[in-house]
Order: sequence, then C-alpha cells, then structure tokens
Amino acid sequence: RSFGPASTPTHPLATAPVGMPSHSVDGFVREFLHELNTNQGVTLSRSSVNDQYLALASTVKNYLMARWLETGRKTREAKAKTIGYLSAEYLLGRQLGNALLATDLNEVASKGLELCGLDLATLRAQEVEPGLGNGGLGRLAACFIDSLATMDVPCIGYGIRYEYGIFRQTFVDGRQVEQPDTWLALGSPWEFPHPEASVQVNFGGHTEKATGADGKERTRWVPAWNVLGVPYNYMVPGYLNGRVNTLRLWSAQATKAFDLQIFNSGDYAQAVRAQTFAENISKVLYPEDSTPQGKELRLQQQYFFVACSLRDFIDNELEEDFDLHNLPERITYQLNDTHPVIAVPELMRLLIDEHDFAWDEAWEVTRHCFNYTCHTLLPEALEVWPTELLGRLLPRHLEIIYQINEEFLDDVREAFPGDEIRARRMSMIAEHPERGVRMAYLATVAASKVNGVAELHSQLLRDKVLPDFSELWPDKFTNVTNGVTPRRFVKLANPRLSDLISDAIGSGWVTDLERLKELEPYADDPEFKEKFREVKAANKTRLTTLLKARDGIELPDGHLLDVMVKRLHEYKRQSLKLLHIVSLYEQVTSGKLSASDLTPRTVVFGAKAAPGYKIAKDTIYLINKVAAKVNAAPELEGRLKVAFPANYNVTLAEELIPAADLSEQISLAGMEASGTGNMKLALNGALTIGTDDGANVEIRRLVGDKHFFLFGMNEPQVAELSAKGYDPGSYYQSNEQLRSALDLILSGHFSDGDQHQFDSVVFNLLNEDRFMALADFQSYIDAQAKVEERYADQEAWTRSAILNVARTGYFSSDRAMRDYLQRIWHTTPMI
Ligand code: B1H
Repeated sequence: RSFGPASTPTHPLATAPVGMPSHSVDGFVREFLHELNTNQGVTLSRSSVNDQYLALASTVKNYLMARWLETGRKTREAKAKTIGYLSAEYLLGRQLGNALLATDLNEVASKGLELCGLDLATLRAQEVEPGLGNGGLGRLAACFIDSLATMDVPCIGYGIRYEYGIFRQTFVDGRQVEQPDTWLALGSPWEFPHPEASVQVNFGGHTEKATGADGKERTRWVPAWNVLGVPYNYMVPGYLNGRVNTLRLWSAQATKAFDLQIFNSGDYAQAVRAQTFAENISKVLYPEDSTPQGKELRLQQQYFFVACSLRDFIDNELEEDFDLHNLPERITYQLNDTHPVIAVPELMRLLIDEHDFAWDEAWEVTRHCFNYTCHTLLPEALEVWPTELLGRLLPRHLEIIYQINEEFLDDVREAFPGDEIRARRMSMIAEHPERGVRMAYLATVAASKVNGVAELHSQLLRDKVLPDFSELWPDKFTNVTNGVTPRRFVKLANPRLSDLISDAIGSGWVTDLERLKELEPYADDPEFKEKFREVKAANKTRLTTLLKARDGIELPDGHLLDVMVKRLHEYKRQSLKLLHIVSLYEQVTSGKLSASDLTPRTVVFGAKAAPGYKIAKDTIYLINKVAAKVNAAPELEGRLKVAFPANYNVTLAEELIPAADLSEQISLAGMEASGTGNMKLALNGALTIGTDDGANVEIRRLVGDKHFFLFGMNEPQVAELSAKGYDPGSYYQSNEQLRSALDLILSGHFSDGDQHQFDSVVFNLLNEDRFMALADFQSYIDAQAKVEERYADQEAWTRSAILNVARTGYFSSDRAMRDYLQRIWHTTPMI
C-alpha cells in the first residue's frame, strides 16, 4: 500500500472527521473570509472575483468534507457492495450551485456574501464547467452518480481527468471553429489530487511463458513502457442526505523509470518529450459523439483509466486480506458503452497473472463483476479495435481475449451443433475489413446483464444488433430507460417552476419525482395556469438577458420558443428543422404566405459538430447563413427569428431548457437510442414535436397523444421503406413546398450567390438522405401546423405543458437507478 497511517492511531479525532462549520450566516462569513485569507492569500478588499469564487468553493467543500470522510468510513465498515461506474466521459456541469443545493446553503451563502458586499450569482457565473464529455452519454453518467449519492447507494465513478474537455465552439463567419477548453486555467477548486496513491500502468512489450517451481506454466507480460495514473477525487454530494460519494478521475504522468532511462542516456530533450508523451494520454477528450475513431491514443486512454480503476478498488477499498474470489460481493462494474470494455481482460489478467487464479476461477469472478450498457444502434458507433493495434499495445490482453473467444465459441457450438456459420457470426474477432476485436461482443459475453437505454432501443438491440446473443441468452438482456436528475435540471435550473410546484404539492418531488402526478388537477386551475405562464415568461426574460450578454443575441418578446439542442449529427436531422425554417422564409418572401399568419416563433439551435465531420460542420454553416437571412428579412421582423448561440454546454442548457415552449426531437425512428434532452425539456414544461424514436415513445405514452406532436415514419415503416429502396428525389419531385425550399438553397440565396456552397448538405439530401429527412418533411410540416394551432389557444397550450410536467416524473434518474439496482446490480441503498 502506498499511503495511509503507519500505525494504528489512538487519538479519537484520527478516525472521526472533524466537525463542519456552523450553518449560520455568521459562521459562513467567518469560514468564507478565512478561506479567502488562507487559501487565496488575499483580503476581501484586495480580492478578485476569481479569488472570491475559489474561496466560496472551498467554504462549501468544508461543509461537505466531514460527510465525505464519514461516507467513506461507513461504506468500508459496512463492507457494502459498491457500484463501480466505468465511464470515459462525465459531463458534470458547474459544481458550485449543485453543492450549495445539496447542503442547503443557498440562503446562508447568499446572505453571507451580501454582508461582504458580494453577489452569489456573480460568483457562480465565474465557474468554468468541467466539460469532460461529448453529450448525452457523458451527461447520463453525471446524472447517475448524482442519483446514487442521493439514494444512499455506495458508488465510485471512475473516469479520465482530461486536461482539455470538449472543445469550446466559436463561429467565425458562421463556420464552427474549435478552441481548446482550458477549464483548469483559473484553478479547479473541486478536485483533490492524491499523487501518493498513483498507480502504474504498463503498455507494449511481449509475453513470455515460464514454468514455476510448482510445475505450473504461467504467462508473464513484459511491458515496454509505463505511465503513472494520478487520482483526482471529486465530491458527489447527495441531496440533503449527508452522503457524499466519490468521482475518481485519473491523470497521466510520466513515471520515474520512464524518464530516468532516457535521462541517463544523456538526451535531455528526448526525456522531456517522453514526459509529454506520457501526459498526452489524459490530455484531451476525443470530440466524436457516437462515431469513435480507431486511434491508438484513444485505446491508450481506455486502458489507462480502466487499469487504474481496477487496481484502485482492489488495493484501496478492500481489506488487505480480502479473498478476491468474493469480489462480486463487493463491486459491480457498470460498463458505460464499450469504451471501458478492456476492463474485462484486465481483470482476468490481474486475477490469473497477479493473483494466481486458474482460468475458470478467474472467469467465474469476472463474469459476475461486469454489466454492459449499450447506447447506440448505429453500426459505425460500435467499436472494433484492430488486433494489430491491440496486440502491440496490450499483448497479454489480446491473448486473453482470444481465449475468452475460443471458450465462448465452444459454448455456441454446443448450443447450436453444426451451425458453423453462426459461430463465425458471433466471433468477437471480425475478419473484415481488417482483423479486429468487436468490443460490444466481448462486453456482451462477459456481462451478467446487457441493457439498452429506452424500450425501443433495447428491443432493437436484441432484434437487430445482437440477435444471436439474445437467442443464446434471452435473460441476459434487459431495458433501463434513461433518466435525468431533477436536482440539476429542475430545482437548480428552474427555481421559479420549482417554487410553483412546491407551493402546490410540497417539496417531496425533488427526490420522488413521480409525485409530480399530484400536479394533474392544477392543469385545470386558472390561477395555477396563469402562474405557470408567468414562470415561463420570466424564464424567457432570464434567457434574453443571458443571450444578450453572452452572445449579443436579441430574443424578441412573446415568441414561441422552439428549441433544438443536441450534438450535430445527420441522424438527429437538424437539416429537417432547417428545411422547415427555409420553407417559411421562402413562402413569406415570395408572397405565398402572409407573415401575419405565422405564429411568432424563435428557433434556438445549440449544437457542436465533431471537428472532422464535414456534413455536420457544413450544416452548422448553413444554419448560420439561413439565420442571417431570416433575421434580416423585414417581412419576418417580429414573426420568425433564428438564434444559434455558440458553445452549447450544460451551463447554457440550464438556462435554455426552462425557457423552452417546444422541444424538437426529430431523429429518424430507430436511430436515437434514447435522448435525454427530450426528458429535461418535457419536465420543464415544453411540448415535444417528435418522431416515434428512443424515449420519445415512452414520453408520448405517458403524457398522452393529445399533448405530444407526433410525426414521421415509425421504425417498422423506416425498415420497410429502406427494404423497398428509398428514393429521396421522388419527394423533391412531388412536394412543391419541399422543392421550393431546397431550390432556394441551391440557388445560392444563402451563400452570396455561390450555388455550390452547400452541395455537401443538399446533394446528400437529394441523392442519399440516409436518414430520410425528405420522406418525413410533409408530416413534420403538418405537425408544426398543429403546434401553431395549439399555441394560439394559450389555455390549451398551458394545460398541455402542465400535464407534460405532471406526467414525466418517471424520467428521473432516481427511477433509472432503482431499475439498475433491482434488475442489474442486485444491491440496495445503505441504511
Ligand atoms: C450516445 C454515444 C457515444 N450513444 C461514442 N453513443 C462516443 C458513442 O466518444 N465516442 O466515441 C461518445 C458517445 N453517445 C448517446 O447516449 C445516445 O446517442 C443518446 O440517444 C442517449 O440518450 C445517450 C445516453 O444513453
């Protein structure tokens, strides 16, 4: 063990945490000023806003510290089963507001700061969010660890402390330009580095067979190089329950041996380069959402954090004499997609090579330790690592994978004698286009349970992606529909709505979201409805102020706020939304439609494109170009506006979602695994216009058809059209409104006369349109007409909005965690 007290401490304060500061305004002020002086080294009168923010963060941490230490002690003492959430991404969002909420310190802090002449909101705005994720998958991990802490379930979140998170998006002449995300530059008060607990991670080299004194043959991995993983701990506070779990993110550093070797060779410059090489592993988050690039550095990242995390739990969380045969009693690892799946051969290696387990014993433990969540159906999103690369970087792991595969295929052959084609189909090793390891297959074989993230997705996962596996092991597959945390996305983001709800039904909904049901009668209460509208209006005003200051964007008053916020991807069909806007513009400017017949509407986009994804980036450019024309057209003044604030992130989401009226969830059916923005928007009283896809299916079922604007083909219809041959050109030919919109783009109207500027987007729609935007166009336009009709009747709209809030309590991540606990993890909350 590399740390911890050398002898048994006798002083009573050595094992019990020292107390926490008093929950009074005076106590808070004293603590805050103390932190300002001792941590920042400044007096209040000489302090910068950043000093003040950092001191405030330290103050709040002090309130959480005793609980954090106590949580760790109690969990170890109880020998409770821990959830080891393995995720390459955590899209946390700002920490301060959530920590204040979890400790009930908002009022105390706000009053205390006021006494110091400071404003809490200003200090909160100083925080740079840790953007250590791409989108839904990373944000889901953050919601899950919030819920587990709030539900008193022991959990350690394991991941990577990227020095640069998701890039900062800027627009230059309408085009996306990426800037590095320097989230650590002004100090990062929420992390606790523990260099003394660093873990060595090996790479490369070869394996050797050797026969020991006992006559047993063992394999030895002789690695070629190694790096250090330094853990950084983050508090994960439960909501008002005194539990504080841990998120442990690993940062890569050069080991001594690493540079000594080279230093001794006298090449100083080379030694420094070596250091850089090691540190590169946790340098930057890959900005691909849903289409992983098979880069060597990415595999290094994956193995790096997984190796650190497995070693960490065994060495530091278990008793010294713990029998690893019982490991599944103490931890269950959840694999957040395939990104951490290399943990499977790593645990096998640890048990066999380092703890002398026999193969079968090791496999027995391993297959009881892992569960796997799949987040996609897109074939290009399923990770396949070339065996050449895997074997070069992790030779021992490749051997282990081959053996797992062999034994698995023996089982397949036993279950389906003579069906060699099936066995080949199910092999973890793909032969084309090159030899590679199908990580989803490895995960499925090793996991006790495999789940999709919404009902439709789980069904398609069984039927289309892993049919052979679900035939072999029907009970292995299950569904857990995603959820979102009501703490951050309602209570914190939407305090006005939260107060309105609590005034009506009490505050229990924050940890028991199904109680929002009790709001249903209020959907017919004129006074409540009026207040509900006032909340929406006030949230729009708040957003207007923010966007003016943040982006120089002016939001008009009294518009229907139509929101499409998510990563830019063809399957999500931002282009379909765009065609709707272009069509409105085309009809009004050509005199086919009177602007006075339009429902005043502002469309807000938020979307980052992967830097190498050309069509996605061109779509962003096109949105900005269309926005410029629409916003400058005098005919549309006060009627239609397009706003595209750059750098959509969790912080902006918290401002935007509470102001939204209409939620755009318009992916091609069968493509969006779940979506979680759809849940956040419905919970904040936006109505959904959406396809029968992902969790939309369940949202619609719960809120009711009348309160959801459904359009487009469903998944079987998509499959049917696809099978009979999809011809996007036929829709262009036969639909005059669609043709006029596309023709306007083709004419160069949005590109200063350049008729080819948007070829990549428009030609793609006309000739390929893999995600069938043109096929769903008319249905989408018709559904938008229904939106306008409902919006014209404000009483009816408000009623629908309230019912959306009242009926979507199911989408709490607390419920999702309960489902995982019952169906997958088989453990219960502590106490
Ligand atoms: C989701 C990803 C994803 N699915 C690869 N897959 C990545 C894949 O870095 N990579 O290579 C990153 C992310 N992300 C999303 O997960 C789904 O598209 C959403 O529908 C879903 O709501 C979300 C959470 O389950």
